[in-house]
Amino acid sequence: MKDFKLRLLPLAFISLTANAADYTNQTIIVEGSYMRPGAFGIAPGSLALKDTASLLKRIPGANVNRNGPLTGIASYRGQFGSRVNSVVDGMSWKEVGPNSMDPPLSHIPAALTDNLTVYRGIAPISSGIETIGGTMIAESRKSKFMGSSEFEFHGLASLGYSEVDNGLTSSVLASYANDSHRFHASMSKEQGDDYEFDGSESVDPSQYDRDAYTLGYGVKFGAHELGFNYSNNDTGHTGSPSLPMDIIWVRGGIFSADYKLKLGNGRWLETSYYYQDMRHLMNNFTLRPNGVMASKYRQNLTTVDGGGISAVYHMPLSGGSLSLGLEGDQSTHDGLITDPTNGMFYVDNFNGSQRNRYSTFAEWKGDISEALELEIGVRYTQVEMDSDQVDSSMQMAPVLALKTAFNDSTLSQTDHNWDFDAILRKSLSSELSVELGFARKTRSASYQERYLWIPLEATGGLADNRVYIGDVNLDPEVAYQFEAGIEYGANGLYFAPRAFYHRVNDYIQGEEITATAANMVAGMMNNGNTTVLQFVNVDAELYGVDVEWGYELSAQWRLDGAVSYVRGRRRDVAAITFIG
Ligand SMILES: [Cu+2]
Repeated sequence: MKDFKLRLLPLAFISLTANAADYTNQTIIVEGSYMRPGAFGIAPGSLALKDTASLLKRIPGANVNRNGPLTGIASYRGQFGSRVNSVVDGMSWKEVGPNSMDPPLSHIPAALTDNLTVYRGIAPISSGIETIGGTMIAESRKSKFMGSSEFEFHGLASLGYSEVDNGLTSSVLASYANDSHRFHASMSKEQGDDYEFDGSESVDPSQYDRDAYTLGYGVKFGAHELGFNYSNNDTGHTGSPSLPMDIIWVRGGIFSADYKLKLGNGRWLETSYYYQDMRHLMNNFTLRPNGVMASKYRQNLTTVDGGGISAVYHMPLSGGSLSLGLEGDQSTHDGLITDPTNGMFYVDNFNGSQRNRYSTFAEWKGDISEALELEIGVRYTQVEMDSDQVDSSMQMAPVLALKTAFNDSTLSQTDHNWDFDAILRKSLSSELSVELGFARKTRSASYQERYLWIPLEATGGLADNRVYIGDVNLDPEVAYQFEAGIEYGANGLYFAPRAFYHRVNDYIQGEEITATAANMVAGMMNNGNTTVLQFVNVDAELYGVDVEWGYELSAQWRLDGAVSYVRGRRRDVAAITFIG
């Protein structure tokens, strides 16, 4: 039983109170103080949900694409994967799987998720480095400072069982804190078999197995606040039936530290640092029910080393607040494909593929006249990418041709990307407000889109059963985004429709190529099927509407609904093509 309360406050803040009326009885209140209007916050109310990403289904315009039980890829208005900026505990975690087997929002079990925020419409410039497809922010449960010097102990335990897969999920969080020190530790375990429907066969392989733990400490003295966190993930045999391989294991940890300094007169500085080191093995034979031909056994050992820093200064300016930020992150991706039955066989999937981002932004938000708010931001990002030379034991002429062409190309590439946004919000009355927004948002190619040199299905989780190759010379995507929204709320009814139009130049999409060395390689590897798609820049547009509404029937009962519609098409070809 859920009880949602939603009111339109005088300044058009949507305030959403989610009382998860289960035995944990937690109440999470998301308000204008920490969210801008139009953002949608949600807290887990049901323990049957596996991870943070599963909460997305309740958010207008948002959804989750699952390639496996622990592989939930966030999508927003038809955009997904690296186009949607997913922030977990202030960090832009990198995936170790080149097919997004470990997307950022799938890391935290639902019971250990404190809240998930999705910005409806244009994501603020300050919300991340590349926000072309929106921003989603997840916070895990942690210790919080208490009101007095007396230490308090808090605990949370949850246990969930799902019959379809005989699954058991359990988690424990303990915190010990006073007004200047806070400690926490959490552990979770999720395990399940292949899921089954009555009267049908099980979906094979859809088993899962994951253990995770987190340790954290925070301290506050005077104007200073310091926090440390370490989280470790140990995923075992887990299926991803829509991908060519399954997870054998994912292991590794993320360490983060943050520091906040209050400078008085409404000024403060926030800095953060994180480092991650993840390893992953996947293969196409251990969990697959029908096995593969003896010569087709493949395993892929992949790693990511990543880290980032951020410093953001906030100060009052001209009746509003100004944020100035300096941010950057780096990641290096490797993947080595081998054959356990043939020690001679290998293919570099990715060899030292680097993607480094250095970014600076300024954002101002405030009232420019009575009941008229402006949010305006600008960001510059330099994306530096590079790859080491690749190799393979395969000596066939077309493989050698692809290898030589790749190694001789300009692997080191730098993009200079400018983002900008301006959003106006006008309160017409205490019940009705309107919003108009315009933005320019950019995204550079992912390392897969740039450095996939041999036709494989390593595409960031597209799961379309096709093989792709990349292009080192891809230009960044540039989107011009237009947004219009209305929020109405009175007498227990609220209604918030939004419409958007995104005109994307150099949208990166796979396009079929023919009669190349890549087609010959694909034919040899895929039993004569020579179909290959190459990532290319095309021109596209995406448009649609999403509507959020609700009606309070009584103090205990309410109806809520969301309708989302998005359509995408290419502008540079005559035929209408879906690009979602
Ligand atoms: Cu994988």
